Amino acid sequence: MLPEPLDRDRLETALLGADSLWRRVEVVESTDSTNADVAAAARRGTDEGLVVVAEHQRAGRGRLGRRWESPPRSGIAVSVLLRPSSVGPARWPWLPLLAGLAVHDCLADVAAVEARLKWPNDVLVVGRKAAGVLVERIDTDAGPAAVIGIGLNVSVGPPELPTPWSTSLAIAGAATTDRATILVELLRRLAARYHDWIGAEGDPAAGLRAAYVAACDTLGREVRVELPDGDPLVGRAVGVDMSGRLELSVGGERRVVGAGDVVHLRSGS
Ligand code: BT5
Repeated sequence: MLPEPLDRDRLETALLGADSLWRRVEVVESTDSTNADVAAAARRGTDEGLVVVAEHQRAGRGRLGRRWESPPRSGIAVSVLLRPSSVGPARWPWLPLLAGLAVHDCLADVAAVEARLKWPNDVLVVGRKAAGVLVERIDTDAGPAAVIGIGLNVSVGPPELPTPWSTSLAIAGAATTDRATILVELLRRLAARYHDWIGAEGDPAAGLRAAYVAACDTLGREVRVELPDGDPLVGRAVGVDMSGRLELSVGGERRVVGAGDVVHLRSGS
C-alpha cells in the first residue's frame, strides 16, 4: 500500500506566515525534477521562498549529471528557491553544506536518527546514504538565485533501494516516517540555518562551520576523493576551510578540494 499523499493545506498551515522564509508551497504528483521546476520559476522572476515538493520525480537529478531515484511517495523530494543577494558569491558554496546540516538536525530531532554527513553533503545513517543535496546556482534577470534540492528516503524498503549503499528512515528504525511531519521540520531547520547564515553575511565562522564539522563523518578519516577531472586523491581528511572545501593531508602535503566524491576508506585513529 502506498503511503499517504502529502497534504498541501497542512504543509502551508505549518510553514507559511508573516515571519516565515517560505512564501508558497506546491505539491506536484509527478514531475521530471523539482530542481528543474524551481530553476524555471527563478528564471521567471519568482521571489525567494518558493517550495516545490514532488510525490514522484521521473528524472530526479544528482550532482554531476547523476540520477536520484525514488519510488512514488516513498520519500521526500523537495526544492526551494533562495536569493541570498546580501552574501558574496565566494560564500555560496556553504549553501549545500548548510542544507545537509539541516537534514542532519531534522533527523536527530524529529526521527531520532543519528545521521552523519559525508563531505560535502551526503547524509549517512549507519554509513549508508539516506539523503542527498543538489544546489544549483541560476542566473536570472533579478540576480543570481540558489535552488536547493533535497532527496530523503523515508519508507523505501531494501528491495527498492537504488544502490547497496543507500538506506531509508524506515530501515533505520526512525521514530516517525510521516513525510509531512519530517518535511515541515526539515524546512523549518533549513530556514533557521539560512536565517543565521544571512545574518552573519555568510561568514561560516559565526557557527556554521563548527556545527558542520561536528556533524561531519569524513574528518579524521582516510579517504579517496574522486575529482570531477583528474586522478583520485588518497589521504586523510583533516578539515573544512572557510570556503567549505575539504582539506586533505596527502603524503604530508596539504591539498584542498572544492568538488568531488569522497569514499571513506577507514576511520582515523
Ligand atoms: C545527490 O547527488 O545526492 C543529490 C540528490 C538530490 C536529489 C533531490 S530530490 C529533489 C531535488 N530535485 C532533483 O532533481 N534533485 C534534488 P549525488 O551526490 O550525485 O548522488 C547521486 C548518486 O546517489 C547516484 O548516482 C546513486 O548512486 C545514488 N542514489 C540515487 N538515488 C538514491 C537514493 N534514493 N538514495 C540513496 N542514494 C541514491
